[in-house]
Amino acid sequence: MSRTLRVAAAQLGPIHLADSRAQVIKRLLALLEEAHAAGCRLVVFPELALTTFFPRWWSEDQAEIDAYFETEMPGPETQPLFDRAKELGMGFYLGYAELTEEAGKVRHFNTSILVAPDGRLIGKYRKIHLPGHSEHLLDAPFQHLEKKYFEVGNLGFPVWRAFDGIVGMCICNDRRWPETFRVMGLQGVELVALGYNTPTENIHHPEPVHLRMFHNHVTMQANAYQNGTWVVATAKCGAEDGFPMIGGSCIIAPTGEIAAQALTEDDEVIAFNCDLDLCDYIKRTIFNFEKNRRIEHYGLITERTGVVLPPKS
Ligand code: ING
Repeated sequence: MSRTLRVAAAQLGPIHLADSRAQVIKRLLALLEEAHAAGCRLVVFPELALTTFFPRWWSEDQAEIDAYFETEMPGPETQPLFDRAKELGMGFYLGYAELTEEAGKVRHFNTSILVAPDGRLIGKYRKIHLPGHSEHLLDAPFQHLEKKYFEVGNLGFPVWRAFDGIVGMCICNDRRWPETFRVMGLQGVELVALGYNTPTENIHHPEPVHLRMFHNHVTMQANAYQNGTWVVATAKCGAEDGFPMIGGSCIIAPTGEIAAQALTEDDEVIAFNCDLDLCDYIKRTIFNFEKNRRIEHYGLITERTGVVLPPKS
């Protein structure tokens, strides 16, 4: 009997500055109901799913910045999502801005949690690859201040036995780095849940718009195949206060094929029956790590951070 897990990517359309958390929770609850009606047991919501993508805005007022963060999860405003999911017997991945205190220090992370169908917190992940910049780019059409507003995650890339399989998490820019998936692949991951907020325009270098979606999918398809894992990737998308972000939420098989993809840039549920046993032949043959990896030749990957060019002859 194969281990089939019916999973939903619950894509969110724009969340504007003026939208309240209560309004967003209402949308998340509607997506949860739709995923339940579609027979799903796990729902993947986007990165920073409770607010607008606030790293696009420059601020030096810490109170203003902290207002985008959650100091408890669940808190009074998010509790209804946890309660309804438990009633429906559904687990979920939720991305949010986490404000916490560790060793007497206030910490700010771009975080995701994995919640079990019985409401138990299975695990937490804090975004490690923070893109963008920390300075105010005065000439840019918008900012991308994740390096200013968040700290680098301190929980590594763990996986958990959950939903009858091995599940891991990452967040947005993490999906562009093969190391993210390989570390989880070396722990046997069978399904990686991730959310993303990806601006349509590249403020760092002019490039054709179609490349945004191409890079979004190619990187996840490759990493799914190279680690024999399902990838469920959910966008928050559409134009937030006029700033467009790409959709393209998708469910990718361990073969690297896109099994389901969102059609809109609005609230939308896509679902697929993920056969977790499909991971097996990829992990056992072409990407049998034990048999085929040669770590004695990979030293630079962890010894060296940036590029060192060969000497000029
Ligand atoms: N967003 C973008 C992402 O990695 C980005 C930032 C876009 C970086 C395109 C490089 C190229 O999808 C977040 N939130 O990481």
